[in-house]
Amino acid sequence: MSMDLSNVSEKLMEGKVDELKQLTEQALQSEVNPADILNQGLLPGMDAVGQKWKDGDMFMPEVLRCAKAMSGAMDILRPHLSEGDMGNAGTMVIGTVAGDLHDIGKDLAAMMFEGAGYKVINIGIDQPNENFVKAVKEHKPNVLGMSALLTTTMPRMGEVINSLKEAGIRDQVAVIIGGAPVTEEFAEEIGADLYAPNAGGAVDITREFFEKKSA
Ligand code: B12
Repeated sequence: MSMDLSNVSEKLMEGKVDELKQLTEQALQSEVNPADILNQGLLPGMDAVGQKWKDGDMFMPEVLRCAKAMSGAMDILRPHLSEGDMGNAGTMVIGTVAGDLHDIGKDLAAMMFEGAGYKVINIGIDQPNENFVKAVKEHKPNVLGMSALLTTTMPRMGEVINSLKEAGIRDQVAVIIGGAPVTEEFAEEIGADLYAPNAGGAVDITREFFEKKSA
C-alpha cells in the first residue's frame, strides 16, 4: 500500500520520539512497505536535519533529539526490513578509542552511515586497539570509523592503523577518523584515508572516496 510518508519525515524533524514510533507502527499495520517508510519517510527527514544543522538552522540538542527519534523508529522498523531494503552501501565498524568515553559524535556518525545504507557495527566506547583489529577481521567492513575527543587519546588511532598493517589487513578497509580535536593534518600524519569534521559530511566524502577508487 502506498501512503504519504511526509508526516514521518516531519515528526522526525520535530524530534518527536514517541509520536514517530507510533506513526511507524501505524504505517506497518497499514501494510506500508517497510522500505518505503525508510526511504520516503525517515531518510529524507534525517537528510533535512543534517542539512539544517550544516546551515546553522538547527542546534546540537535538537539534532540529538531527532537522532533519538530516528533510532527509536529504526528499532521498530529493522525486523521488517530485508537486507536489500537496508541498502548495500557496505559495512562499517565504528568505535571510540581506548581511554575515551565520549560517544555522542560517534553515535551520530554511526547513524548517518546507517541512514546512507551501511550496515553499521558500533563496538562502543573505550575500545582497546586490538578490539578494532578483531572487529575488522570478523566483520570485514569496507569502512572503519574511529572517534576521539581527547588530545590524549588521539594517538590510539595511529596505533590501530599500525596494528592493521601488522595484521596485513590495512588495505582491506578505508579508515575514517573524527572527533572535535582531530584534524585533516593529523589524519594524514597517521595514514588514515579520510577525515570528516562532522558526521553529515562523512558519508559524502566516503562515497567520493570509493567512487574515485573504482574509477
Ligand atoms: C559531553 C562531553 C563529555 C561527556 C561525554 C558524554 C558522552 N556520552 O559522550 C562526559 C561528561 C562523560 C565527558 C567527560 C570528560 N571530558 Co568531555 N566533553 C564533552 C563535550 C562538552 C561535548 C562533546 C560532544 O558530545 N559534542 C557533540 C558531538 C556531536 O560532537 P563531536 O563529538 O565533536 O562529534 C562530531 C564530530 O567531531 C564528528 N565525529 C565525532 N566522532 C567521529 C567519528 C567519525 C568516524 C567521524 C567520521 C566523525 C566523527 O561528528 C560529530 C557530529 O558532527 C566536549 C566539549 C566540546 N565542545 O567538544 C568536552 C571535551 C571533549 N571533554 C573534555 C575533557 C577534558 C573531559 C574529561 C577529561 C573531563 C574530566 N576532567 O573528567 C572527561 C574524560 C572522560 C573520558 N575518559 O573520556 C575536553 C577535551 C580537551 C582535550 N582537548 O583533550 C573537552 C573538549 C572540553 C574542554 N573544553 O575542556 N565529556
